[in-house]
Amino acid sequence: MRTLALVGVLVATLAVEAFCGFLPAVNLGPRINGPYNEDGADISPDGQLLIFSSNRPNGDWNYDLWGAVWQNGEWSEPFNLGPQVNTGAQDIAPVFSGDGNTLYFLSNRGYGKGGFDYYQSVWDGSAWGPAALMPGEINTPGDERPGSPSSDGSRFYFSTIVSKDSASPFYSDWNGASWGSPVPIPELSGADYQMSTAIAPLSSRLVISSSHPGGFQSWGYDLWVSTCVNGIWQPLVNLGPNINNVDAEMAAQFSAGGDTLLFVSNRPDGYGGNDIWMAVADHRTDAAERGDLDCNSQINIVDVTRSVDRIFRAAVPPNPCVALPTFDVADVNCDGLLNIIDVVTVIDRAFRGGAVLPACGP
Ligand SMILES: [Ca+2]
Ligand SMILES: [Ca+2]
Ligand SMILES: [Ca+2]
Ligand SMILES: [Ca+2]
Repeated sequence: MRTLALVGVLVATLAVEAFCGFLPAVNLGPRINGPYNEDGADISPDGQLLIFSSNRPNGDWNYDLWGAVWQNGEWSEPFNLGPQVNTGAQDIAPVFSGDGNTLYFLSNRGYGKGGFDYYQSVWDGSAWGPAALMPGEINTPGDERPGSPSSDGSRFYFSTIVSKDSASPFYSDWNGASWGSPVPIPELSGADYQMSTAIAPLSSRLVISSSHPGGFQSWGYDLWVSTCVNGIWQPLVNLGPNINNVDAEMAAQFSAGGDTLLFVSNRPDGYGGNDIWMAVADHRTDAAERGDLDCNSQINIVDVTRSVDRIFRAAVPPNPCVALPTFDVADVNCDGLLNIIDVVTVIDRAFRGGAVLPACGP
């Protein structure tokens, strides 16, 4: 028994430390962000559509969902998603289903279970259909807060305000016809405000916006990660200075490939109020989880070759006649360098179906 317990501790420690976090966050730029609040965003699995919430003019001044299309290497001018989706109430926290055909979002429009509830709109091939309450018992009389579905659509993780002193993560399971009653996650519940909960695709990690003690300010929000090991969610680990600072970091969402984190922050070097920021995952995580290196290692060509090999084997049929595609590589992590990390990021996105995001500079 003693030996088994020790092994469990070692595995848990390794799993947490093998998550190498994210490269420094960058602002999504003045076409998306402006002097009003941008308060949550997600990118469609094909990388072609960004949907975000904002209280900018030309909406109803009370938060609507807006879209922007990826074209010619940049996001288009944002457009309002219109009355099928938006109302005069607050419409916020958009997130795509794994197949991209359903848009989930929060609204306090008033005909749900109470406070903010989850609604959904289905893409009919040419437009988003009329929004309806998510079926089943997922919504509560309290305020639901931002969340996200698992890649296969079987489980939806989200936060709910449970008292004036706390908000906690819950999940709801899809039974084939409706969503089940919210189930608490005891390991992550408590006195903190866990104000948003997002599941990382292709992994067992939650990124949570929390007032957890030990962050970059004594009372506000940072983004934290918890990894599930043997069915137990491990203690929150702060995502560090590449993501967090003394301002509020909130409402994280992952791209479908899991390599890009979108989040909201009111830090002063944006365009005013809350802005949307993005950060690319540090790809040393893949090698660290295999035990090939740790998160402090310098990434080198051997590790990259192993990662590329693994990605190709996972994605390409075992047929030597299949021609492998070529990729245009740019400074996708916006660190001012064009190097092997950019190469791995681009290849990873292409094979995992993740979003193609703007490069920096010309
Ligand atoms: Ca609205
Ligand atoms: Ca509610
Ligand atoms: Ca913070
Ligand atoms: Ca703003």
